[in-house]
Amino acid sequence: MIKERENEGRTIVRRQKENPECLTRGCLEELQLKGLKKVSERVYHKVLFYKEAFRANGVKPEDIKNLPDLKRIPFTTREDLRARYPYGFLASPLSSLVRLHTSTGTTGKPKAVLFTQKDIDQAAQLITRSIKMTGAGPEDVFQNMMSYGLFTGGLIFHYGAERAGLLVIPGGAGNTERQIGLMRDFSTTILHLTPSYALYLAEVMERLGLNPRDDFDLRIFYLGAEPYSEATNRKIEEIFSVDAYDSYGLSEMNGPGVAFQCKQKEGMHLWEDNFIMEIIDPETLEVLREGEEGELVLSAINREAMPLLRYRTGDLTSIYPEPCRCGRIHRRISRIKGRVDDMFVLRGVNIFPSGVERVLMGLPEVGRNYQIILERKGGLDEMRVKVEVEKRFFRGSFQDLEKLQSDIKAKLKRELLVTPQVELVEPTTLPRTTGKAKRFIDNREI
Ligand code: DLL
Repeated sequence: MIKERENEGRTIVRRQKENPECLTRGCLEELQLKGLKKVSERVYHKVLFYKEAFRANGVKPEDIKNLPDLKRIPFTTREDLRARYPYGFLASPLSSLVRLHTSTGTTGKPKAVLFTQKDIDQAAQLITRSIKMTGAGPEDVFQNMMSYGLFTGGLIFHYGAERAGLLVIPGGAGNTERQIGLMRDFSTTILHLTPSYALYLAEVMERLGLNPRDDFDLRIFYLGAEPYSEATNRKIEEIFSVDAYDSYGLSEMNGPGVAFQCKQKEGMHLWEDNFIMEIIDPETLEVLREGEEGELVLSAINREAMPLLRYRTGDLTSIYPEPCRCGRIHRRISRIKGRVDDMFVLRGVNIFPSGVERVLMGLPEVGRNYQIILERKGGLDEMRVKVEVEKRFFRGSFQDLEKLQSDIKAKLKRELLVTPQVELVEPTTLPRTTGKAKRFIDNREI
């Protein structure tokens, strides 16, 4: 019996090495449990935060006997990370560290994320796997237009793309005209960038007299690092005539390569051999069922330097209950709806900026950018939506412009249940970004 189990264990490990994506569900869960036990043991002994948190919940690592026992471990939050900046969550000796990344964020202390060589290799391997899943390979020329430096979108993705055998052009974010030149000279076939930068890139190409569809060899886009709607995805695919894949990740879990779309493009496969996922109700903290929308919580079972358990990502999504047609057993999450703290309340109605985007980007007359501004007028909160619309509306009759304005207002009201002020503006007049967009401005406190 023992021998049988040992053999089975060896088979699991061998199969994981051979093809980590396509194990059976049972194997995958066994792997997860093994990883969870190991990592619980490590953090309990090496990270004071976890020792205290486990003790406060009356749990010891040896109490984790099956996957549902994960629920006995307390959550880790962004505030916990920030409060123990910079080294408070370290589970490996300083001498074993090879890299620091930080999360993007404009306020307060950043969240520092540390990597050992094994962590870097693991992160790169997940990117390689994701890239291969989209059908890309050594014939491709890959231009990485994410910022290099502390942001993970540059370096982490870069390493994975090299491992997949792609020719990598480390363009970084910005210097757009020069990058367009590189794309033409080296026949770039794949771009990695934020959706808002993709829309800006098209504008620059057009300003230079180039057609994004016909004057380039682009065939695949990897889009991520910020929430965007299906409508924006479609718009980008159409402007460039490419296949665009949604890529999700966060610095605290390596950066990109946590979840990625396959060719079916229905949700993103979350790499469950590295991360255990749960969806919780952000208010009650109760674990929700597959299909129910809530906050994504991740436990990293393969990270060495800083493995976080039950980390509240703040991102809203749901798990697809049915298996993917592609045959992969890693379950899928739906497009990220936004962050829990992005939601605002306007006259008693809960609103996500993604709802506004979904409406706007689904309208053919609407251009490539918009802004949501919240203001307080005479004690009442108001939402103003500034929308770039096609140039022809500013050249035609005033009635056309007025009609478009009231159409947009009505559609937004139907989706959001509140009536916003709508201001139509000419193309390219709102601020552009080469990284994560800031389209939501809350002026209510001022
Ligand atoms: O944005 C890592 C990344 C780089 C992901 C490149 C994808 C591509 P952070 O700066 O720590 O890391 O920001 C993480 O960005 O919690 C989400 O709120 C948001 N986010 C990331 N990917 C997506 C996506 C990187 N595909 C935060 N859709 C996350 C929606 C996303 N939001």
